[in-house]
Amino acid sequence: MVLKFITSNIHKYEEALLIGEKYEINISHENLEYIESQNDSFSEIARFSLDNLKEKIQGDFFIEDAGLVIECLNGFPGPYSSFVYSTIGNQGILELMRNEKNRNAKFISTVALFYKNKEFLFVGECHGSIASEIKGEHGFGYDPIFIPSEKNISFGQLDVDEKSLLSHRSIAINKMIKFLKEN
Ligand code: ITT
Repeated sequence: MVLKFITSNIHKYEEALLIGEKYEINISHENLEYIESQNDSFSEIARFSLDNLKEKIQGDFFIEDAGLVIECLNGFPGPYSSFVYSTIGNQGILELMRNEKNRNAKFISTVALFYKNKEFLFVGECHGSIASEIKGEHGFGYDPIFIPSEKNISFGQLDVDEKSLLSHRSIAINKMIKFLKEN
């Protein structure tokens, strides 16, 4: 089975490809920028994007929207993760959290699938904490400041296979694959 992943982020595609390979699902890449609505809800954003894309894409496809949710910042940057990353970035987040003891955070991934002319959503969460400094050369985005609970090093210090064993994205994509195998 071939499934298209619509994303402008090659790292996200590489992670998805690895997961698909395990289940003999061939995930192909369509590098397409699409409009993301500004909304407080990850699932609303994903649904809006899917609605826009389904007229343009042939066959079955999925998109994925992810964000970082920081407890002591009341969920910031959440659905605004992209904008925050491109403005204040990792250094800015660390500044906001200077002297903060509660460093709990999580990544949320929402996969929106268009399959057999219907829409389906799958959510994955990865819990962890915000590091006190930027560390690691791997991954992308907030990876160098996010330490997953299962480890004491950042996502940026894990290679793509190791990240994919526990990431929010792999949890959501695994749920989608399970659904596809059953349907
Ligand atoms: P799309 O084309 O798929 O939308 P994107 O890079 O815009 O690609 P998102 O909107 O899902 O992806 O990501 C929002 C922000 O969160 C963005 O700045 C990413 O770098 C960051 N992000 C998403 N997933 C991440 C992950 O697994 N690790 C680190 N940062 C992540």
